[in-house]
Amino acid sequence: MKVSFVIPALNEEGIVGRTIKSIPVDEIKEAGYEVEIIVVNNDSTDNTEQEAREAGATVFLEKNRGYGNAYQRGFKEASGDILIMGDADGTYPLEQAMDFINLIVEDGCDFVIGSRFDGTIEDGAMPALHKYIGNPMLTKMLNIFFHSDYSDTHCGMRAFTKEAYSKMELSAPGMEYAIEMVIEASEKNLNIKEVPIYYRKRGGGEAKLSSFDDGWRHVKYMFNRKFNK
Ligand SMILES: Nc1nc2c(ncn2[C@@H]2O[C@H](COP(=O)(O)OP(=O)(O)O)[C@@H](O)[C@H]2O)c(=O)[nH]1
Ligand SMILES: [Mg+2]
Repeated sequence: MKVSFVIPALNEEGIVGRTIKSIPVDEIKEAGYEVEIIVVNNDSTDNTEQEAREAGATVFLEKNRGYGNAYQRGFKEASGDILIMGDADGTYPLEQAMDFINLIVEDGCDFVIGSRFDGTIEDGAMPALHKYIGNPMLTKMLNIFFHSDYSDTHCGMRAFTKEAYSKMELSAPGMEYAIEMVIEASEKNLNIKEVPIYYRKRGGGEAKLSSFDDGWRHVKYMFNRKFNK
């Protein structure tokens, strides 16, 4: 069985290499899996591409900017039976990957998502606005609208089977991809589990998220999807 890590990167020089190096490749191989690491360079203007290559990733260039575009490209290129996703910014504990893999292989889950709120959020890793207002409100709204039970719908560390991925119909080009995926996972009745994770401060670079614009885009996406289908 093969595990593919897919990591989107837009100008993550200085941290993308360390993020890749934090993947516990030896541990996963010892558990009997093949490992593939794919970085989707989202037309970065810095040294992201070379840094990712030097750290051992296979790098694809996706010229269409956007979180969703980058992931869709990465999953198209991935050949693993299990797909694991996470940011290139050092915030997600990729070293916890075996917890995700075990839930899929041993417990029969289709879709595993990290939870920062059930886990630990390092001081300064999440602005108070996101921690106490934005994320909890968006998560609550999504759960009510789409009859789901997530504790952290915007957590970017997730793992799922290739079959689960093909069941989810995903097309959002931007950040909405994150919630499109959790809505699809729930609507397609996938067997979903959450894993408490440790969420760290960015290891460098700049967050591409803009609190109000992106928050609003997510609200609009949910309203559209719920009422304009
Ligand atoms: N926001 C954004 N992130 C991108 C894009 N392309 C690739 N990414 C990567 O997607 C991940 C998530 O972005 P990030 O700024 O960390 O968002 P946040 O974790 O929600 O603050 C990072 O690894 C980015 O480098 C893009 O066009 N927009
Ligand atoms: Mg991030």
